[in-house]
Amino acid sequence: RLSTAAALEEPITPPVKVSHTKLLINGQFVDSASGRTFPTLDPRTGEVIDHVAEGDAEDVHRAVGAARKAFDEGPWPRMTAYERSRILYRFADLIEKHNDEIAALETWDNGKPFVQAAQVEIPMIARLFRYYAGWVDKIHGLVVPADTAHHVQVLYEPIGVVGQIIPWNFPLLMFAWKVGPALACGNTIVLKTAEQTPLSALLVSKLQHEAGLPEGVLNVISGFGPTAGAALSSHMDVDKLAFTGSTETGKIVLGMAARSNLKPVTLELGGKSPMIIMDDADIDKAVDLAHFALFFNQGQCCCAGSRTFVHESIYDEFVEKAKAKAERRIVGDPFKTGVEQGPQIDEDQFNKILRFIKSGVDSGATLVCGGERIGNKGYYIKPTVFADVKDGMEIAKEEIFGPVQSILKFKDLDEVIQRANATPFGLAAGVFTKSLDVANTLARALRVGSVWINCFDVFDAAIPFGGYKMSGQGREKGIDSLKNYLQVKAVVTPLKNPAW
Ligand code: TXE
Repeated sequence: RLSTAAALEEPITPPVKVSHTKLLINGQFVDSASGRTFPTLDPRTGEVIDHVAEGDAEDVHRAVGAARKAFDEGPWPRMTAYERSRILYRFADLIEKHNDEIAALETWDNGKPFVQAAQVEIPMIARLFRYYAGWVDKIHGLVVPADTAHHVQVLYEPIGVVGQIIPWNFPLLMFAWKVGPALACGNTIVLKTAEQTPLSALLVSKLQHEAGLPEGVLNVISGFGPTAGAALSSHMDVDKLAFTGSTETGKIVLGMAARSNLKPVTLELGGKSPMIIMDDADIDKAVDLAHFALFFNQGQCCCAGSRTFVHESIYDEFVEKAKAKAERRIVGDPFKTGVEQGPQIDEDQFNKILRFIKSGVDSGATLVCGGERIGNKGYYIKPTVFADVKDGMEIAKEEIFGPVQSILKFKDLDEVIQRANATPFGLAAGVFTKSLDVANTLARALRVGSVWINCFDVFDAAIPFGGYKMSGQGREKGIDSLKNYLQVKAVVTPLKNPAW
């Protein structure tokens, strides 16, 4: 067992150098038009890793111009599907080749355990590009029967210039979920990374040219939301917008899209996902799964199982074991082997989480363990468990986005269905039971985009992901994501001889 205090004493030197800090526009790394930069910080210490070019409206405009040209005049949408597919396969191979370098940069900028980045996330990204590479030559149209003497074809075309805005919790996974399907459909892209985590997307995007993507197809802008993000959302020459982030910002970008050129928008937003533990559950396994559902990635998951509903007959034992599990969680330098939890992303999120913890205590929930920061440097928070949480408490209603588990008690199935659904969110749910009937009932009754039965956070490239209600619009991954990035065209021709 690692000593947490020792792990935090001296940050490990990351096994990678920062090689790219400029904006990527039209195949070139360039300074921002204003010449401004902003610091990106190491969440382990709060110290500056490097200074990154700060994109703003003018840079977005240049990038959109490059993407427009690449779409209207460039080879990308005109290539054969087979050629485009091969480029995406090569992109995946290159990501795989640079796996550990990319993962180290991701850990440095984000704070997630290196082993998670290197062994789970970066391989998932390569897999996702391969999944979409496989789709490229299978996106084909239809011939549909007409009531009149007409030959009717339905063509699926790329939508054009796509604007994409991503968050910091899974910087490269979100990059891949957005970029993979958009490229597979033949679009060109301007992607804005989150201001907290600009580095890994620049490194990966560098590989695009080696893979064979033509210039201007994938442009990457580092910068802030209200400036670069707003410029992209309201740009008149962006044909489609895809956003992942908070529900609050999702509403803003949807409004900007509506007020500019009515570009269609897909949104992947916040959540308050229930994790339901029935009375027939193997308690030890349920404790482990509920712990993973909440604490994975420092609790910074849009689909985190942040309302742990436990049947009253096993509640006390569950809470005791959940406490023991949380206390065993190894928090420390994310580059250190064996560390399960690194620091939170930044000071804002860190303070937000500590405010929620205080609110939980003030509202009468029982603080079972944790509840405070670790050390006096960086953004480490002790794994925290609350019991006796009631539906009306802020910690049961709002997205905390941190390592704070809230355990609620329920009596029967109808009650837990009603309470699980009583939220404006609808992203995901976990169900833990041995009963097929209970699992089937819950799977159908829960108004959420993903139901994980006796598992959680299963994210294969082919599985669609997205939210009901205020958790979003549209789906990412799988075949459904392609629909976000295609236009549908009906082509109708009279038939001279309808008999044939
Ligand atoms: O999110 P924002 P923040 C939730 C989580 C977190 C909270 C705030 O609860 O505590 O959101 O995090 C860009 N126009 N999630 O402030 O603001 C911004 O630059 C255009 C859940 O980081 O939504 C970044 O690229 N863009 C979530 C992206 O939006 C704007 C993941 C996300 O930032 C903009 C992250 C604007 N006016 C946070 N303002 C999830 N669903 O996984 C900001 N942005």
